[in-house]
Amino acid sequence: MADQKRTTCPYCGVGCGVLVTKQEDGSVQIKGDPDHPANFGKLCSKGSALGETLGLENRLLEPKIEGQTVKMDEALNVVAQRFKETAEKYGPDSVAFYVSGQLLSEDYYVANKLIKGFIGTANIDTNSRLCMSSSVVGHKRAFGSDTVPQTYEDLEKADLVVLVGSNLAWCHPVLFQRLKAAQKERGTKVVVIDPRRTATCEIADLHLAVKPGYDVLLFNGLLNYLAQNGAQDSVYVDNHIEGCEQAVAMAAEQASDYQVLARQCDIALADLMTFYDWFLKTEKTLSMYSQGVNQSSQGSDKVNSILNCHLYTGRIGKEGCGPLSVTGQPNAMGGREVGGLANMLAAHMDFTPEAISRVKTFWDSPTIAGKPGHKAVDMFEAVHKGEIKAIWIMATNPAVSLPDANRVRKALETCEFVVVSDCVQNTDTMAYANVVLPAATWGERNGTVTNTERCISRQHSFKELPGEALPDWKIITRVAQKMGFEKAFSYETSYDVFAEHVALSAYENEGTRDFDLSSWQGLSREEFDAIEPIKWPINNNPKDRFFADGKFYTASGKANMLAVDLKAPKHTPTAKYPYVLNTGRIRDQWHTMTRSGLSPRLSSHLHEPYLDIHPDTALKEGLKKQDLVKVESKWGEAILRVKTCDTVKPGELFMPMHWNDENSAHAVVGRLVNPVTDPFSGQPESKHTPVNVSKFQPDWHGLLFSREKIETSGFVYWTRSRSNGCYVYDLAGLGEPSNWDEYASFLLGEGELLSMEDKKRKHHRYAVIKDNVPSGVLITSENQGNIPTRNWIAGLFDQSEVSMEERISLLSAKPVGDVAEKGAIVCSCFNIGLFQIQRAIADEGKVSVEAIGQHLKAGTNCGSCQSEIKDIIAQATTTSGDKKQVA
Ligand SMILES: Nc1nc2c(c(=O)[nH]1)N[C@H]1C(S)=C(S)[C@@H](COP(=O)(O)OP(=O)(O)OC[C@H]3O[C@@H](n4cnc5c(=O)[nH]c(N)nc54)[C@H](O)[C@@H]3O)O[C@H]1N2
Ligand SMILES: Nc1nc2c(c(=O)[nH]1)N[C@H]1C(S)=C(S)[C@@H](COP(=O)(O)OP(=O)(O)OC[C@H]3O[C@@H](n4cnc5c(=O)[nH]c(N)nc54)[C@H](O)[C@@H]3O)O[C@H]1N2
Ligand code: SF4
Ligand SMILES: [Mo]
Repeated sequence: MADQKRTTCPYCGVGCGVLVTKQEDGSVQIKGDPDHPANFGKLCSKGSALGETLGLENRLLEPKIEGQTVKMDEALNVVAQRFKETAEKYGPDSVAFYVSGQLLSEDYYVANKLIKGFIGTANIDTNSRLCMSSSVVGHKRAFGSDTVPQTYEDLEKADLVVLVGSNLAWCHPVLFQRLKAAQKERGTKVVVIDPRRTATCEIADLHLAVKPGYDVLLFNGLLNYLAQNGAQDSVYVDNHIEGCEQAVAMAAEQASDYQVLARQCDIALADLMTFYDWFLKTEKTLSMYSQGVNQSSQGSDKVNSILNCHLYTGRIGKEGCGPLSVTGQPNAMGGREVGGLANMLAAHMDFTPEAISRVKTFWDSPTIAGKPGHKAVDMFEAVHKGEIKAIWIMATNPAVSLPDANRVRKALETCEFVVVSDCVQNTDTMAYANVVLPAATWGERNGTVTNTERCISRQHSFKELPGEALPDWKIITRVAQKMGFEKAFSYETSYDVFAEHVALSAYENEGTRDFDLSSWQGLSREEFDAIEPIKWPINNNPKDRFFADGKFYTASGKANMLAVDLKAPKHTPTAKYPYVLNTGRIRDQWHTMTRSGLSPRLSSHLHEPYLDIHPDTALKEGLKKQDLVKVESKWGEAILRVKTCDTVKPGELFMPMHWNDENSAHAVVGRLVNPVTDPFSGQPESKHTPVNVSKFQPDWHGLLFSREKIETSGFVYWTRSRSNGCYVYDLAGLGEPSNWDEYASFLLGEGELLSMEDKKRKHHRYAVIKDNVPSGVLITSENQGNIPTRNWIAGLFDQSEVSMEERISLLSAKPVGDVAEKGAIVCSCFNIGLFQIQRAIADEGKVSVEAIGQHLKAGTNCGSCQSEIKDIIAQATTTSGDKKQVA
């Protein structure tokens, strides 16, 4: 019987159950867990490719101090000593932890306890600040607690699903599949509110391409419409809501002329009224929202403007009916539960005098933070000012993901002591570390995570810890012990931490706090290992949903509706920076690509950093598809490939967030993004930065394939992606090398060098053959249009030998015979490319997603690519005009 483990996917907040089976050759087979209530056996492209990311390539295996490998104990001594000394000398607020929604709850718990209860500062914040903090504020202002009232089952029970600022198809693909199936089954109406026409719009009955930042106005208009049409649930409002009159009055004042409102929101009046009407008439309405709502200078108000409409109609906490904030990271929820945010204490308790003394007593700690600490952006500002002198960064890459990343990098450069715990060797952030600590990662860690619907699942390890790597909770525990806190940090396994976390949730709770795991008190280690996925609260009053009963966690026990007023983004387009830059995710990469970037499959979907730009804007700026473009904001710049498409409006641009200095020359999103934050949540405005664009004209373009990573300092533009058997580099240079042959030899390394030059057309082509296979290929041209497609060349690196004809093909840059190029991979499960799908449409007449599926299998496994296939069919079957591309 094969060795099988149940665990949970380490990527998004859907929190899918995964079955891992060890194969005889040492590899593992990954499958969806049919019994997990999040995914019932399904996985998306990223989850399915987890097996490809488990190798030791690029793993950090040993600790380092100032770049020198040391023993773990020595590294931990230095960390403990420096944090202790700094706190003693300059006060506790001179140190900070910056942590992550990708830690397990147990890791998070220990970090929070050490810094708040023993070092005595609340300077611990998490990348969830950039992700969920506006939702936390919205929830707390409305409900008195950070409670997600709904469950995934509501996707199947709703008659109307409103997706606000969520590209569910790419970012929460398994939930998207559930919604799509429900739509097929019961005809659920779907409304997408997003400035871009994303892949999610595949299933939209209505797409409202709202003006970026204008959601509050849109939802105030809805509240006004509901009020005008008698949709108030008077019993619920009278008994359980405060602030209703003021909220409705504000909505009426601001949003009563729908014609004006539609114009302000840049939406057709008829579409706006259709949405309002559907919402009015559909009791079972589920509003799901994500980063288009949260990542805004008005993120908290956006959240409350949505919650207002649900509270007003009493549509909350019922089957198929309520607001659902979709979380990003696998354990962003767990972080909120333990107190990973600087403004929350622990176990959903705030910094009230009673809670402070309760937690201090529970921890039996010598000190405790008495007030909230710095939120992420401010934290790095305090580092910049020299107020924070020692910072420990765990499981996040702020040099890429924080706004105004150039300033963040400066802050880290000047900081006296920077510790980074990560599982990989090179991240942009690590370049600034004095000490790096090797952390365990998925497959090696044990503990719990909480997903979007409050469901706690186990992550189980199925691999040995490599090198000196240790789980994060253990690293923190050992540092705490070395700081002199042995008694309070005597944990031997993550079970010990979990048991304490459970006990704190129950401590003096008696129903006063939503987060309560009291029924798990006394759970044995074996029972902990056997925990089945389950939604909290886990007490003697279990419930699937919250608030239908009108009981809230505010002092009065009533919910608050908030009068919220539209505030346009602080930085709006100017003559110098005329366009709005929106940023976000692509289907097959995870954040800064440290793990998903290892998978050739995932890298082949979109292999190069790019800018989505409307054809009209491109024309105005003299840009064409495939050009390189320089994008500049007041804060920084990037050089990206142009993708013209009508999924963004004229004047609006989109750039993915994933690339960084490790895999490209100038594509760090954070360098461009403005550091404005929401005044209540501190969440950055990552989706709205004024920028300008200009064509970037290099002297030559190139494509390079190599089995080893190459030296990239000579290129003005480069980006690297993974393929089977080689790395693929897109390149561009300023100035020709004085000797191309020598340059090619330097880049491609030793072996038999084949070459071809066309002086007139400025083509250079080189192939290095070693042991009968290519070990490097370089193709350059003055013109990007002459650069060949990549997959057939990469394919030769995966062969055991190449023929004479194939060698020659490398020099002619044309495949042998009719080796049909696949094109960019659309279906990563079955490795089916764009050109293959286009041929199936043109030559075989396959003009539906189903027909393509039958013919090529594309889209028949995880389904993540079905919306793209639909779009490719639409493009192929429309005769002219600018081609569409799915965003
Ligand atoms: N493939 C993949 N999936 C992921 C991740 C990943 O890295 N890769 N990361 C995970 C994480 S941590 C997160 S937080 C989630 C994020 O999941 P999502 O929030 O769904 O993803 P984003 O692409 O960040 O942004 C969502 C949408 O907000 C829109 N938007 C921008 N401005 C506005 C506005 O003013 N109003 C409205 N209504 N919409 C606007 C953008 O156009 C974008 O399509 O994804 C999770 N899942
Ligand atoms: N412009 C722009 N910026 C954004 C966003 C956006 O939409 N636009 N989105 C924001 C959001 S929502 C998020 S969540 C952030 C994400 O941004 P980050 O958190 O910076 O991105 P990740 O690449 O997920 O970083 C996680 C790091 O942890 C490491 N790691 C993985 N597993 C472990 C482990 O078990 N232990 C340790 N110690 N390390 C581990 C990984 O190798 C990686 O280096 O980006 C934010 N920044
Ligand atoms: S939807 Fe995909 S990335 Fe998210 S948890 Fe499930 S398998 Fe993982
Ligand atoms: Mo996130």
